[in-house]
Amino acid sequence: MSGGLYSMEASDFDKTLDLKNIKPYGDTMNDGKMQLSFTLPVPAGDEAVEAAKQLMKKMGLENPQVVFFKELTEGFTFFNCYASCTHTVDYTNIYVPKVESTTMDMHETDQFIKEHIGRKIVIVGASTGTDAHTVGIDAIMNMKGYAGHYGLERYEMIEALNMGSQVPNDEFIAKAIEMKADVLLVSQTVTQKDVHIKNLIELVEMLEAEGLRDKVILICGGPRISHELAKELGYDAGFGMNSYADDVASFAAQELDRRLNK
Ligand code: B12
Repeated sequence: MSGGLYSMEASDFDKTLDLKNIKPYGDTMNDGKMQLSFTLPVPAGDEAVEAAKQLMKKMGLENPQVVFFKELTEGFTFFNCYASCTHTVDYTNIYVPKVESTTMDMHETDQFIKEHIGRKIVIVGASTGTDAHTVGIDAIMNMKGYAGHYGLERYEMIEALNMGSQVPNDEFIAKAIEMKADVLLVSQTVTQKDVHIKNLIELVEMLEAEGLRDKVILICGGPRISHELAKELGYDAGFGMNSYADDVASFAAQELDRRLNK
């Protein structure tokens, strides 16, 4: 479509976009406007609002405004604020490590497995340790799927077992051995006091002790997991927010093909 509003790019509205020095956009380019929310452990009142403003100035924010505050419980105040960021980042110089695979849909992955592996791939998943959050691992594995993406249980060429939540690492490993798993999926949601890191590292160490680490494709996921963190902790891949069964199944199938056939 030529002309018309829908063909216009952001740069048509404002020519001052500088990708080497980007800052938040509020309603005009480079105004730096941000919304932020936080809680301070002080009683609600004028002093609390002043403390919030001083804190924002120390964060490098100009013109701090508290637009809403409310006592959460006695001695704690929650704030919603606006302020202008003075800092910039160079967007042209950004590098983010990503999982290297081509995302296929369920039918394409099933076909790929038939052609390249020639048997079903066995995948065991769980939310491990003390973590009780099941929705993330269910989103990836459940037959019904999530946000329009079928879960691994639906795949013809994947034998998937979802062990649920709060699964101790030793039980997880025992099930992987029993099922001769090709792929292990670990979900970690709670990050308080870095419990996810301790738990993820413990699993790697236990797999190494059993001589199993190189025999499985080890994948973790969760809202605070990145591929970079996963690699640092000794995993083959990590998936964060907005990841779906398609991404994981594609990576698992292509990685298994690389290991078996290359
Ligand atoms: C529902 C929920 C609960 C429910 C869980 C019920 C259940 N059956 O799952 C209950 C009430 C039990 C709960 C308890 C707690 N919760 Co809670 N909970 C949530 C909540 C509201 C939603 C989480 C969710 O379901 N997201 C939806 C799913 C689909 O998203 P997801 O998990 O990110 O999954 C996606 C990706 O991350 C990825 N993914 C996830 N796992 C995996 C795995 C693999 C292998 C792959 C490839 C991908 C992948 O794919 C998914 C789809 O895209 C969040 C807040 C929020 N809005 O996010 C807090 C939240 C996660 N909970 C939190 C906390 C602190 C707790 C408690 C510690 C609270 C307490 N003090 O008791 C307890 C912990 C209990 C425990 N032992 O684990 C914090 C975590 C903070 C932190 N960074 O550590 C949050 C962020 C709330 C907050 N703002 O404070 N919680």
